[in-house]
Amino acid sequence: MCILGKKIKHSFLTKKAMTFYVSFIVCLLLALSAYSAVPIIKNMSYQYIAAENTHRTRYDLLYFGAEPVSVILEASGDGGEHFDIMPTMVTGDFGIVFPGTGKKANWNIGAEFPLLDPTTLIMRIVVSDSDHTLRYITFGGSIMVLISAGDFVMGSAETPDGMPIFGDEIPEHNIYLDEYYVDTTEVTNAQYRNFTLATGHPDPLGWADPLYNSDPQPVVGVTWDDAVAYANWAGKRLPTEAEWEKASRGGFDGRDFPWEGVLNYTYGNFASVHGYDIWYDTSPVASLAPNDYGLFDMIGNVYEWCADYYHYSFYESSPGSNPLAPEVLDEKTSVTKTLRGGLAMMAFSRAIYDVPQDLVIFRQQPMALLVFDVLRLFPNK
Ligand SMILES: [Ca+2]
Ligand SMILES: [Ca+2]
Repeated sequence: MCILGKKIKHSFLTKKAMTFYVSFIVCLLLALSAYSAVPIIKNMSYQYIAAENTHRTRYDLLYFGAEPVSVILEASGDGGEHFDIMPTMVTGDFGIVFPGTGKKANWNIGAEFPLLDPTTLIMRIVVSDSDHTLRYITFGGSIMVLISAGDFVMGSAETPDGMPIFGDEIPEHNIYLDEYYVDTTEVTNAQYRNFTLATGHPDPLGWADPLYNSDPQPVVGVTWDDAVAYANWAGKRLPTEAEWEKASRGGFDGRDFPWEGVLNYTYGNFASVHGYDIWYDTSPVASLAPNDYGLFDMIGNVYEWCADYYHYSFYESSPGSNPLAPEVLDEKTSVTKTLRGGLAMMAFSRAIYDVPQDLVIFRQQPMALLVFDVLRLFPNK
């Protein structure tokens, strides 16, 4: 991740400083090109400072669009069920905010809501431009974003031009989902290590492989049972397949990808190396552009476990509201869960896997070959 460097007077530039400066410019240009104009919150935290009777929120704001970005706060006094407390006596980076790191919003809670217990509040950051309004919380060691309740169109009406036929993706069907939060990134090795150290849970396959085990890369070699164990520990749960697909679509029905058009290497790490995708194996999470819900790597990098059992024909018989595929359907019994979202590293024929498995509608039944997978978590509401 690039950060803004200090201003350096040209006449005092050392070779090292020049190298840093050039690297910074290259990095900035890459970031400007690779990121979509979606306002992104990272490194969110908050704390009540009793001595000042002030609630401090800290965050980084990433935005590469040209419009002003609005940042406001919402607070919940009932454990996150309702965010109906609207702070206004806030100083610092509040209101119209320019992108950057180390943002500070200080809420004079003592003066505005003297009867509230400030130590039990859960904070939410609402960031908006003219096209997006995203609500962020920090929970269970990660940043999560709210997906509002409502309908979306799941599955596909027909196989996209030139693609193989995947009958398990049809038909298109309308699905209603309650609201939910989703991690903005895949679970990293650093996050998963906190879990194994705290619980003694066995290390995942490939834990010692230097191709995959740096802190910011997604954890791989995680079984579905491992994923559930991690989720329980973090106070979250796996997404249902419908929740995963709605999140991945980023608010757009009927597309083959979370964005418009064809495979786009500014959004994901796919099987080949192409453009901004410079990795044959996994990239650090959130290295490329997010979708319009602010979610990174929904397509590509590593597969993501869903809560559902995999059934080839589930889309034909799915309930219309908050579906979850059961263990047994009429036509056959499935013993595996569902993976979604494609995979950067296939051990064979990388190029041909750049498209079919990276479609937003592609469903994957795990096989023995597929040991690279990850989890993306939702609060256990
Ligand atoms: Ca790649
Ligand atoms: Ca992924």
